[in-house]
Amino acid sequence: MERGGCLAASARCILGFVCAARACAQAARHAVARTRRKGKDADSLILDRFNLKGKKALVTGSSRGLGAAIALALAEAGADVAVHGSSVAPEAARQKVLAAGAQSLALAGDVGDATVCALLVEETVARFGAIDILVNNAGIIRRSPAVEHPEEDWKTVIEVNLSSVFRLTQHAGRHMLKRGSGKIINLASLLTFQGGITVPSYAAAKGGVGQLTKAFANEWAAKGVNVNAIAPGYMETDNTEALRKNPERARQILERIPAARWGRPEDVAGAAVFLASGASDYVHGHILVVDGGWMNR
Ligand code: GCO
Repeated sequence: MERGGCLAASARCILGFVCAARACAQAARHAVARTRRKGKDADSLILDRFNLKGKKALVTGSSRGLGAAIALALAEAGADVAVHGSSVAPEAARQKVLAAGAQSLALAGDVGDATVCALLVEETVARFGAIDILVNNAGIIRRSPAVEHPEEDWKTVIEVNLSSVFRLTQHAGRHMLKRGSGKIINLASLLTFQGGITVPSYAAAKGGVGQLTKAFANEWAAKGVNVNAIAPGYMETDNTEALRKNPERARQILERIPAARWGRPEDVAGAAVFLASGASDYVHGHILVVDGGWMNR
């Protein structure tokens, strides 16, 4: 009894010592953090590593949907953002970026055209003085059974969803490699891993986006340029409108999502800021799935 009491007392004592030591270490960490906050090396504080202040970004296909949410998120994190639309410069998206306190510029052009890809990067660099972040988000989808999928749709989807990623990454990468830093984020898809139904050109293009992400990452990782991808799940965007209007497909899809809801554009914002920031400096060629758990089932 006495012995037990003694053991309990010494356990309490050890525990007390451990707690005191922990409290002491924590206080020391906070003191260091406070000093750093005042000093120049503030970027070693973890939230500062997500800060995009002073960074210059281009987000393709950002007039609405995922691209618009990503553009706004980057601006909220401090980056100046060039927004882009395929036919019209997206003024509303530009206004949202401005309202977040960042600089913005609105560009237009079909990324299926190789010249446009070069111009988008050059215009961003000319107006902002640099390009630190490229988000390859622009994309289209064409639906029809594989057996009758038109040649024209195949070509257009491959050009817009895959060749544009290759070209824009090359152009932006040339600037980034010169400076030894940069972040490229490609929008992949669940169809980077799966075949989908009646969207063969889209599935092929998105499969290719996954491979391009790794191919570029392998060559550029040691040169300070990160190339990664986000694979969004089933999101409430134009891309999935036809699926959401089809009650049977909509039900089947929802049944497989562990989070029990479709994704919303803002669901990818955190992943985009992470991959655009210093917090992901050691992340290369990764495809970050943001899908409410779909791939786990
Ligand atoms: C489909 C969908 C997909 C999704 C998305 C999944 O037909 O299966 O449209 O392509 O939109 O890309 O990540």
